[in-house]
Order: sequence, then C-alpha cells, then structure tokens
Amino acid sequence: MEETKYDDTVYGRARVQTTPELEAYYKELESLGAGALWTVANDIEPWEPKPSSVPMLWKYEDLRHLVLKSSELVTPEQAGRRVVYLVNDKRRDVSAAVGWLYTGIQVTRPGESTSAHRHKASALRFIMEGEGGYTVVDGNKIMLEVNDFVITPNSTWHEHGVEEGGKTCIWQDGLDIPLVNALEANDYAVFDGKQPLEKPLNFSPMSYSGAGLIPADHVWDKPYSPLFKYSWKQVYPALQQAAQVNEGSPYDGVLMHYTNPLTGGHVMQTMGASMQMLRPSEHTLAHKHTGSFIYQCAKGKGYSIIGGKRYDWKERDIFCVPSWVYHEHVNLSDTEDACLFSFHDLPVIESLGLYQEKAHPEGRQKVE
Ligand code: GTQ
Repeated sequence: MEETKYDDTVYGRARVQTTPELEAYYKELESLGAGALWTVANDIEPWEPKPSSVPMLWKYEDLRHLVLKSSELVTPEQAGRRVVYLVNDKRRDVSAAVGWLYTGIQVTRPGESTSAHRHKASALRFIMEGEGGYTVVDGNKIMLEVNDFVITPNSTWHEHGVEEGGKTCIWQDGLDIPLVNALEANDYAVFDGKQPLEKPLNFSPMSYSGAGLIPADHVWDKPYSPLFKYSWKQVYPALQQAAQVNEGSPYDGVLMHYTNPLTGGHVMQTMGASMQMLRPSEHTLAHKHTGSFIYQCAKGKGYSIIGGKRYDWKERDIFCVPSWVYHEHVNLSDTEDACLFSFHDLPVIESLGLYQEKAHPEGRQKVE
C-alpha cells in the first residue's frame, strides 16, 4: 500500500515507444558494449529506494537441531567454520540474508576451536546459547556469555572456541561479506597455528567498558571500537535504566546503539549494532528508512509487521527488515519487556549521506 502514486509516463521520465528501427539501434549499441540510457533509466533511477530483499523470519526451533547436526557431520577443521547460513529468498546469488549483509548460526562443541584467519569483511557475533565460549581478536582472548555482543573488525585475526568442560556454544555471526564482495575488495588469510595471546584474558572489555572511563595512557589509532565485547550483564541494566527516564522512540521503543567508547560512533566502519527494549504491551508506530537490518530476539516474545505481513518471534528467532520497508514492533507480554538485538549497515548508509526515513501516513500498517 503506497501513499504516493508514481507515474513513469510523466514528462522527465523515460517513455520511448519501441519501433523496429529502435530495436536495430539497441542491438547495434549492445554489440559495442553500450546501450541507450532511456531503456534502463526508470529501473536504475527508482522514485524511492527499491530493496531487492524480502522480509524473512528464521525460527530457531526449526533450525536449532540442524545447526547441532552439523557438528556430527563435519569438524571445524574440515569446515573452517561450522555454520548454517541464513539466506534471503531474493539474495541467494550474493549469499546475503538481507541487502548486503550475511548472517549465519555457528556451533562449537566443548574442546573445539577454529583456525585463526582474517579478511577484509568485518564480523560480529551475538551469543545464543552455551558456556565457556571464547573468541580471540588480535591476540585478545575474550570469554563470551549468552546475549553478549562481540566484534571482529575488518582485518583482525580471529578464532573461536569453547573451553573443555564448557557447554556447546551457538552464536549468530553477522558479516558484511556481500558488501565487501560487491565492492570487489574482499580478501582472506589463514594464520599459521594459534594466535599468541598478547594481552591478559578479557583485556579489551575490562579496560574499556567501565563507567565511561578510558585508560589515560591508551593509544588507539584503529577505525573501530577498542571495546570488543559488550556484555549483556551490563547492557540489560543500562537499557532498563534508560527506559526509566526516556520515553524512547514511538517507532523503536528504547533503542540504544552499541558504540565505540572513544568516539560515540558505531562500533565498526561498515556495520553497527543496536539493542532495543519494547516495554510490556508496547506496539510501536510504523516507519521505513534506508539501511538493511537483521534482528535477533534476545528476550521475550512478540511480533513485527514488516511490509504489511506479521512475523511472530520469540527468544533466538532471527528476522530481517530490508531497506525502505515499513515495519513496526509489538511486545506480546503485558508484564515483561522484550529485547531485540539488531545489526545493520547504518555506518555505510550514514557516512555516504544515504539515510532517509518516512513515517507511515496512517501510523500503523494494515496486516495483509
Ligand atoms: O567466524 O570469521 O559465519 O569468516 C562466515 C564467515 C563466520 C568467521 C561466518 C566467516 C566467519
């Protein structure tokens, strides 16, 4: 349901009736590696942003046993990364879950670890279940717990594992692989052996996540956050606290971005992440904006109406909102809050000046 009627027959839009003479002309241009702009102009210059992705929901209860089964079928050594990736029906060609973003669900059993590697794609993880999981980012070993968010930026060496005596860990990976591939700028290198641990365990979160304090003698010249892990134990109380004194957004509830504590900006150059809290029974208004989003429900249950269709989610379900598609969120509990983790390409959209937003003219969508 679109409020504005666009008409490609108006003056200023391409509207050439084809003739046998034009057909021959187009063929001749094609044979020379050329074309007439007016045959493609209306396609390549849409009136409004035109996503090719479709909204999708991936139910964890459907996927979990298949994720676990992968650990019987292949080893991390064989697979490199043992991951079930989630793919958008309209983005299979680029292995994207939405827009130019990739996501997957990775499983690691106690005592297992992956080899270390690095690539020009940036990665992030959101922990879904397990105990004793860790990631090593550029020599910093960091322990991970459920609902923690961790980054492995562009070109950092990284490997993951689960300690002996831990519990099988499952986490969501988010990468900008499709974007970096689209820009034809990706690369990949394998580290020879295990990374030497250059810092004490949990050095990054213990140095940078305390009460807004930054070590006075720190030296950091990297274009991403020195804080590699955002712990749910700190994030959830922070959200609850913020919710006490902030009304939040009518479109998003209490929405907070994970930030680089040195700049207040997004955690990495290409991907950002957020956590939002929907209060009991909250039903947000609908809006649409540019940027592609992948959500995971971290807590509670509810549904989102995306492009006029209802998608019910509960803890661990993953869903996407493509760029410029109307969406609104609902918390189905009247006693408990619901929390949605998301990651997105807003750092790219914003730094290129491509962000725009539009409220739904009727406040909320009609469900198809
Ligand atoms: O852990 O770096 O799901 O390189 C896909 C590609 C995870 C990773 C994925 C990757 C990784």
